[in-house]
Amino acid sequence: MSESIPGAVKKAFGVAGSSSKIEDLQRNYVDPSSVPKNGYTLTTDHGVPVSDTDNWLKVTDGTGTGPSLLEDQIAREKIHRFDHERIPERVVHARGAGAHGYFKVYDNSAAKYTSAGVLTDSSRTTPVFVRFSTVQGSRGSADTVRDVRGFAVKFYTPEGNWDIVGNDIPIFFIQDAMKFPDFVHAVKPEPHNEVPQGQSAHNNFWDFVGLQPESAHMIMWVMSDRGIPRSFRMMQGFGVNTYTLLNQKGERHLVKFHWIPELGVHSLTWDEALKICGQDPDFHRKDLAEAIENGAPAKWSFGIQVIPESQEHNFDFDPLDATKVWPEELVPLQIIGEMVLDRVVDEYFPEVEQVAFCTSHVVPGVGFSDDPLLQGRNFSYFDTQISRLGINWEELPINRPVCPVLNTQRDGKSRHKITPGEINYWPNRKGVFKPVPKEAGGYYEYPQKVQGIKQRVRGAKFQEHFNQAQLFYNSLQPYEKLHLISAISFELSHVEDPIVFQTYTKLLNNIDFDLAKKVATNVGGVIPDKPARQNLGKSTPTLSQTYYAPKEPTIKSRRIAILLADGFNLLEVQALRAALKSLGATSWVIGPRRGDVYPAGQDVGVGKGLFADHHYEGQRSTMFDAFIIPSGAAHAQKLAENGRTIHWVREAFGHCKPIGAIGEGVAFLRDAVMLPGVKFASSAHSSEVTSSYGVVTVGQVDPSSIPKKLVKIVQAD
Ligand code: HDD
Repeated sequence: MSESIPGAVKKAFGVAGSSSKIEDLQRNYVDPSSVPKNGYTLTTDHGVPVSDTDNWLKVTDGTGTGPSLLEDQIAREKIHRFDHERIPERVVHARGAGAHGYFKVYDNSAAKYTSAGVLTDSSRTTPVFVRFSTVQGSRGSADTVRDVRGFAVKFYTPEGNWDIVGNDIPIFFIQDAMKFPDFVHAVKPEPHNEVPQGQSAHNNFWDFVGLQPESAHMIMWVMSDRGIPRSFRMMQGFGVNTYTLLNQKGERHLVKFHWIPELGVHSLTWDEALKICGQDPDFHRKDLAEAIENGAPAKWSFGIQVIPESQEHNFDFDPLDATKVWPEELVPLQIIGEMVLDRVVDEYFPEVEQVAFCTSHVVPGVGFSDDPLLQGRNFSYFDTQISRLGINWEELPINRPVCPVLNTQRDGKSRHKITPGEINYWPNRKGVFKPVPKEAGGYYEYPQKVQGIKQRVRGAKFQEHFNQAQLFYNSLQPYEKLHLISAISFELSHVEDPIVFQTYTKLLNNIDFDLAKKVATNVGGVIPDKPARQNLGKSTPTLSQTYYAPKEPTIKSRRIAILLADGFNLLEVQALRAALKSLGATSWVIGPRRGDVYPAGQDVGVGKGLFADHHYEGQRSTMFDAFIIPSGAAHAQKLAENGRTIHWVREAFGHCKPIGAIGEGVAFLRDAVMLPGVKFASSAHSSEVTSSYGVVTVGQVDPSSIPKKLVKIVQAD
């Protein structure tokens, strides 16, 4: 490949993040740098060279103006293509971002449960494509809204594609798929005015969930910090539904799938989330790409929870009820593999927009259960792909398997494949398209005995809705509880109909008395005088996101800002940046202007300063995980005279961000910013002060030690 090849194409043909799927996709890449053999650089869709792509054919009298002619087939083609650029957006999960990567299992420990090679063969590296999404908002909505996040994984295995179409929350709003259209209508913008966008804070949603107590557990999760993740890379993922695994002996186990992020589970504060919606609506999308491109691939470990079929009825909840977790002290999580996302997409539409998942797409060794939500999903996804992409959607490059697809299914709109031969049926005289016996790896259904009465009903244990909502609430740290109370209060404050917020505040009293009282007081709801149900006091540590902090604290891939004005200490900043880099963080210089900022003792002049990535107004503190103010008398003085920089620090402090400062930087914090509750030693060059708010100020120390101090605090957020 020559150096002149643009980055995107080089990436496509290069080795980084390569896999059998990437090689497969390359068959469809257009390389804009390769001059076609005929020498043409601009053509119509039928390959005819175009001499003018700017001016519609007109009748003029020599002045250049006059009526445009419909006969201009080149202009018409351009407009036709443009008019049809949009396809229907996904009815839910419309806004998303995706990346390529791979999946590996550590050993064959899952072989006792499943015959699936992807879960048992540790010599395999299975290519994957993952799409993360929000649920409620449309394709153009903001990333950091409060919502569930989709976590859909497509494994391209030699036995065909397997999709785990999951979320960042282990349970769901409803138990039976037949309620899905009602749920989605209730949460989506209201029909009369198409309000609100990208949030559930409205009458219809809370009306529905208030009358539908099976949603109570899920409401606890979405209103917790899980609803506003810091990054897609810092979320857990869950298959949510109960699937089954089938082993070589023909034994079946119920299974739940889990993804656990290497970096821990972290959230934004609500105030940050609100601000980022306006400051950078693409925050999560950009975060994923930025980390991968900066050499910090996103990584999750993969775990399974397994219940032998014979023990299905041994629990006080029904393992087929998608509104319940399987507490890990009852059903331990077995970590068996990992997934890494190490390659960004090259073109959004053909990859992220056209990728299409189906819960019904499983590989031999994986099957379904009678989970009534899953059963309905197995119908719905294929159906929606037909309306979104057409019946031949599985031929699209991102969706096609890396193994051969051989069958008698033919024709339909936009068929790409040409299958030679006269046979398109089975059985046939030539023996082609012969079914594969199960002993040879053909997919087969577990011979499940089914008998009963046809009825529209739910299982007895499906009727209990509050125990696990309470378990979740009890398992949160005190500050997580406060966040949850604030979140429900925010949402119910946006509910205008008193019937709705009164109903919901009453419902909360079934979960916890204190929770119900606080929310009801905030929103003018029904303040209970006694609990509707006793709080059983049960908790489990794995439900709090604090449980997932990595063993070794890390600031890998975190965004650290260095706040500067002219007259800063250059050597110090260089040492800081080197130290941050060595810890895998990215550092960003924020100065009075985008361009050179001049260190102390340096004449002003082009190329003589340190280049600032943004000016103070360009990126707010909300865009960073931590920041540092170096020393330098003139620089600290200028920062102290600027309202925006003072606001920067106060805002970051309010969001509990780690703040590092050195020398006069400490004086700026102490004298100009005046952080409440932080006590500084009397000298400007004070020794270290760490407050519970997460501020670390440092006096006369080696600047390269600051990033290590920040690590601990960033970790805890
Ligand atoms: Fe769904 C999309 C996750 C219940 C019907 N769903 C969709 C996506 C995710 C989920 C991550 C986006 C996939 C992508 O990135 O393209 N859905 C879930 C989870 C559920 C769930 C974890 C509960 C366990 N969904 C659910 C039910 C139904 C659907 C019960 C219908 C009966 N979901 C759809 C859909 C979507 C979809 C309408 C819209 C776009 C698409 O499928 O491809 O068919």
